Amino acid sequence: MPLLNHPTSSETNPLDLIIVGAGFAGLYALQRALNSNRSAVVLERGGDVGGTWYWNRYPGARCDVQSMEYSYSFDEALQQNWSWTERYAAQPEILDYANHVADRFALRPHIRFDTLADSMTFLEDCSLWRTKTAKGDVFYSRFCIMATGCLSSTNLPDFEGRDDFKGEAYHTGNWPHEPVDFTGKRVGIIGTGSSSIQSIPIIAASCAHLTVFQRTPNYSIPAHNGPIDEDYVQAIKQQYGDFRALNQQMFAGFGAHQSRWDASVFDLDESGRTQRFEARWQEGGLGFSSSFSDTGSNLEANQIAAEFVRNKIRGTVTDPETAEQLCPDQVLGCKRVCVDTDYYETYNRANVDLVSVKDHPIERITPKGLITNGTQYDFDLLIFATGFDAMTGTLLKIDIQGRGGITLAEKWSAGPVTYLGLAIDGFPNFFTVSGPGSPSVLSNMIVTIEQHVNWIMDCLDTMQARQTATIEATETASSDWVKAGNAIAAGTLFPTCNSWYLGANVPGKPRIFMPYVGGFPSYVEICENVKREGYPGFVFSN
Ligand code: N01
Repeated sequence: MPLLNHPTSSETNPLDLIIVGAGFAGLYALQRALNSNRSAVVLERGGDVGGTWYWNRYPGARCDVQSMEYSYSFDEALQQNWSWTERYAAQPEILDYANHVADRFALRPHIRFDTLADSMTFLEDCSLWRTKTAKGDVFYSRFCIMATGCLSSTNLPDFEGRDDFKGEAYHTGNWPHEPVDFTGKRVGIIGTGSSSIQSIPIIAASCAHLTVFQRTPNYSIPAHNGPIDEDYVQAIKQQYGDFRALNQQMFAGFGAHQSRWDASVFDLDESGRTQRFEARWQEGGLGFSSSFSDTGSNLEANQIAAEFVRNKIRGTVTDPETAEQLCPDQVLGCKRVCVDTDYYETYNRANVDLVSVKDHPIERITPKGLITNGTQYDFDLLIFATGFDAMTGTLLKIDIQGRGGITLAEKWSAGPVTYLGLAIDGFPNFFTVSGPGSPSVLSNMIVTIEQHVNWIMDCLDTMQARQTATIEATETASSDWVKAGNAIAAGTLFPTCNSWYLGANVPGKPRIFMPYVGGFPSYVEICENVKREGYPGFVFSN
């Protein structure tokens, strides 16, 4: 009998599953578990569901994948009934959606909120996982699913005097739940990644003065966001299954609605290319990066695309010096391209200044603000938009011990090693969702989440049918998977800059390209083959 909403568990009465995280991955894993009569408890450190969308409440937070694609496909009635209001959904609406899913599928009673998973230990004598929470609760389970998210541990650089600031201070990835009032305030913001680029136009419109501290300029493409086109919605809803299937054939699991173009930049002359870039610019969003087939792999092609964006910046920002400072020079796309509404235009406002900290790093945070290049800047409110310890940060914060007491931190001391981004050798019955080695952040996260969870649940069914106690990735399969992933990444332009994909934004983090960059369709094919061929690369035990 399933132990639905079982408050505790024991070695003799274990849960089937402990799921860590109640974001989109955890919610779907729980829904699938309950649907197949498996007992499961979700541990969630936040006060409610939503994961990324629970924590990232900064002004302007919005998804860069379009609403009709950034949603679950597993339930036809859900996708027919839910209505998005904008082309790109804003954080409050996405959070409403997560809450709707939790209620619709009666998931909440199985989720422990405000509960941090502190340690997880594999007990070899009984093949169970023992999970202890920071509150002191203990759970025993046969399996663990780590639905901990890729961008769920904030990166707060160790600036000298970081905690000395006496005004209001916030990190975009851990934004307060109460409204923040910028009226009449002098605001400083450190960082110019997606979070900053989304929030700057909104903050600038309501504060007295905004100073942006930029170390590396980013490429940002206009979203051209607006109310969702109801005819488009109805057309998709009439054949939502086909639309989802088409998207699954796309490299990143989304974008099937966009015009297809498989040609090289060099197939067109300058005016033809510019027209093509312009068309994609007008469509808006992440699709700009794939205006041509070779902008991600050929440096010269990439530079042509990059120069197009730089010319857009120069054509938008009226002060030439500020415009040049905003022009990125790294490979376009090697840091994740941003999607904005009026970002570059905001630098034309009289109350916004840009300060480069590239050559003159922030010297220290002071009680009144910060010092860079010998100048003290005073603020009422300081925002750290300094990103995340991505993909591994949250997993490594938990004391996870596998076979022989080896910790995940030891196992991954030279960088994360997984098989298929789903399993870790030495850690039986322990699955990661959209972790390192998965297409994860290079794909539509919800599409990848559904695929991972479906694969895991099929695996559990197989184990039940075979009456096997454990499944574990082999060391060889894992190291081969990492080598294959690295080889694909080496053939791209991704490793050419210091991105969070490489862990390069966190001092001391091993420099490894973490996501699988072979594309969602080929990843799915590999996973399906592994399943069909009886799970090569895994060992089962009784
Ligand atoms: O973080 P980031 P983010 N001194 O790491 C700067 C997703 N997301 O939160 O580039 C000075 O991109 C750092 O500078 P540099 C999306 O996948 C999605 O903005 O390291 N500056 C950089 O400018 C995104 O990629 C959406 O030189 C310092 C900034 O801080 C990911 O989350 C919206 C510094 C950090 O940028 C992360 O985005 C928002 C220092 N010591 C986020 N340390 C969607 O649209 C760091 N910086 C769905």
